Amino acid sequence: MENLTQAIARLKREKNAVVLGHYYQRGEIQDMADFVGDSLALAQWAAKTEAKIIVMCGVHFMGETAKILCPDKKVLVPDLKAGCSLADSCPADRFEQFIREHPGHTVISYVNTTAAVKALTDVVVTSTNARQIVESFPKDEKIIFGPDRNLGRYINAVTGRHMLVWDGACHVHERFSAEQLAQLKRLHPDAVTLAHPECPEAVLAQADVIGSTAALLKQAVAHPERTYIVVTEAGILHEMRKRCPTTTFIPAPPVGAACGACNECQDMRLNTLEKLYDCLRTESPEVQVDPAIAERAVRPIRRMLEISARLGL
Ligand code: CIZ
Repeated sequence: MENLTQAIARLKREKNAVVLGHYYQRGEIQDMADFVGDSLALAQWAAKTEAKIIVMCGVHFMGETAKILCPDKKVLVPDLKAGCSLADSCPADRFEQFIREHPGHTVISYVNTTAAVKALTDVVVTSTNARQIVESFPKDEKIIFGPDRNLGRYINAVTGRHMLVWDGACHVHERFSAEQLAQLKRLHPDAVTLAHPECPEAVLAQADVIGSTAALLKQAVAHPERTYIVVTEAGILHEMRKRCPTTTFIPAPPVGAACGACNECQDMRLNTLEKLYDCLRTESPEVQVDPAIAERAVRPIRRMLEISARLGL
């Protein structure tokens, strides 16, 4: 009798479907994915796949990005309710008003945005390429950056720019506490602290390495002999432990939780193996993007992919 993972593998084959999984997904979902990566890698993969169906195991904006890049394909997300607090912190009508109040600015938006916000944007970035894309503009370029205030502040600091930054944040990364991290570092004085740039400034100030999930993973793979404190959504630990089975990874806990607790995004966890199976079986729920919005949103996404390819990212 076929078990769940065998049934998923069979449906993928029968339906010519590719399953893309984000590093923040449940481990068992990552294990069923044909490709696991960050938003940049998932968008790059979606843009080139020849599969008929893309199942995006991630949150809604990731499915939208794939649909915008592949309007003729069926794009599914196992649970369409999987949203993103950061994308929600930047409603398109308010962002449009902000842009109108600051004319003459180039608009750079983080990938964690709705299609409607991307449609207002000149170039999209992810945490893997944000610094390089900002630096690809002249030093005196007037830039609006949205929606993550922590990433925007960090990019301003490392590039010496003065971008106007939208006041949004990811509630998962905002839950890391500088005090608890300091305590954890005292318990593990030899550990290297890896932090995501969506973390608050006081947390980033204590990090040894700041980068996207892909960059933090690369650091661990390059130096598996070290011990790491990991300050980002805990799903990344699955791939880190797979790639570095003898390395000690210590997740930083969310504020108020005991040492050893993981900081997890509940939206990312809405996708389960059962829902992945159902979604392949029924070919639903499908991501839809208004074609008029998609037509405008595709340009800044393609621009990101072109600049990233040129930079070898
Ligand atoms: O870019 C992404 O996929 C996100 C949301 C985080 C990261 O650094 O991978």
